[in-house]
Amino acid sequence: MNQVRMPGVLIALAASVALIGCGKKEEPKAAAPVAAAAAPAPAEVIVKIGHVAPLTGPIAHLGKDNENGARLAVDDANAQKITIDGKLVKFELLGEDDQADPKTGTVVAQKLVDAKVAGVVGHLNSGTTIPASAIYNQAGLPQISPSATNPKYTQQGFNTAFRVMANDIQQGSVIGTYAAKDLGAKTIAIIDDRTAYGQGLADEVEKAAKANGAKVVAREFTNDKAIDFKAILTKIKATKPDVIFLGGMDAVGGPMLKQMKELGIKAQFTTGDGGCSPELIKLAGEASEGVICTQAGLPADKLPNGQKFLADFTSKYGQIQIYSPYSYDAVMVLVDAMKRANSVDPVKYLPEVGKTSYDGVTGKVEFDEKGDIKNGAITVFEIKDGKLVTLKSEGGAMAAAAPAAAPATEAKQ
Ligand code: ABU
Repeated sequence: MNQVRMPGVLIALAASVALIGCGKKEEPKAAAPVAAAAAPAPAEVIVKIGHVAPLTGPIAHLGKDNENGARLAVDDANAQKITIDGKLVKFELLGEDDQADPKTGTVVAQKLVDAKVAGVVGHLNSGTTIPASAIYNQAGLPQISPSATNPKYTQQGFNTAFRVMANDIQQGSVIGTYAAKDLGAKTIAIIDDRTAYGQGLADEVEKAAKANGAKVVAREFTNDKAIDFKAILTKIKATKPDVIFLGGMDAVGGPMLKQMKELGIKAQFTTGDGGCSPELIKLAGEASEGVICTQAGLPADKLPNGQKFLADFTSKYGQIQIYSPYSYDAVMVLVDAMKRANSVDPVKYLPEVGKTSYDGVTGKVEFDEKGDIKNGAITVFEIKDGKLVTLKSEGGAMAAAAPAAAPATEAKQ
């Protein structure tokens, strides 16, 4: 579908604001007498990159994972001593907590606009990313979500909205088809958490399961803060489904799995990327064995640049949850666009974001006309012996393999 991606109404006004996203320029330090003959150091410019995710509440562990991925990218970009328009750029990450709440999401989005960030990586949730995207669009600020998978985010015609992973049309199709064909489910019960992500993905799974011959025998819902699911699970048990699908996050999936076990429900549990995490295994313990879940991307350990990212991230921050490789790439895509535009001004570098062709730690990043990643991949996992084990991947474009002897910073660019 060809869709016109409209700039925000303020973008034209913002054209005159040359320093948006830039901090105070520092004058070159006066040279010491002994170094008088040396070339002066380039002036330094500070470029703020906003990051938003829930840093408190039930999925704070995912928000921190996202923020740490972005922080590692900022550190790596700064280590490269990047010069743009003759100035040495120092990137700074401005992290905000949206509590996974749509209203708070818009408040912190405006805070980042007022702080004159040059671009935003976030938000984590579709339910916050979508309303916040209107604010970034009005300000003409590039926004890249590393994890929001609801298709509506990039269907609004905003030329500022991008995502670096496959969306839930693709993910729902893979899960629904997998349930009906690979698992041979004749009947499926579907639960969602009434968030933009959970409900949207559940709808796509329902479509695909039905299209492949499975019957939906129950459709129940909860909310993203709930911890007691016995009432809906008891209703579902009576329908004797072959498969249960949850459209929700790991904080809901963990206790739900435990309660399924307590109620003696034997149905195969499936869920999407929001529940496909080490945290789910930690929360559910043994009840997570055999869970089938998907992630919207290729497994990082199978990607040419993924191994180094995994090593760097785990040595600095510990275990990866789900999306930190994507927030790392999202920052690097903004930096790469600034380099190609030779400008840190969003008005000037925004068009370059759309033209991205970047070999990231999550694979090749290129965007279609809506801002969705081209060749998005979905990977199906099974939890075996307390670990996420890859079953299969569909779609996706690999990044070019990094040269074996390349210095660390070059390998990522
Ligand atoms: N993609 C699942 C988690 C984030 C979201 O889309 O709400």
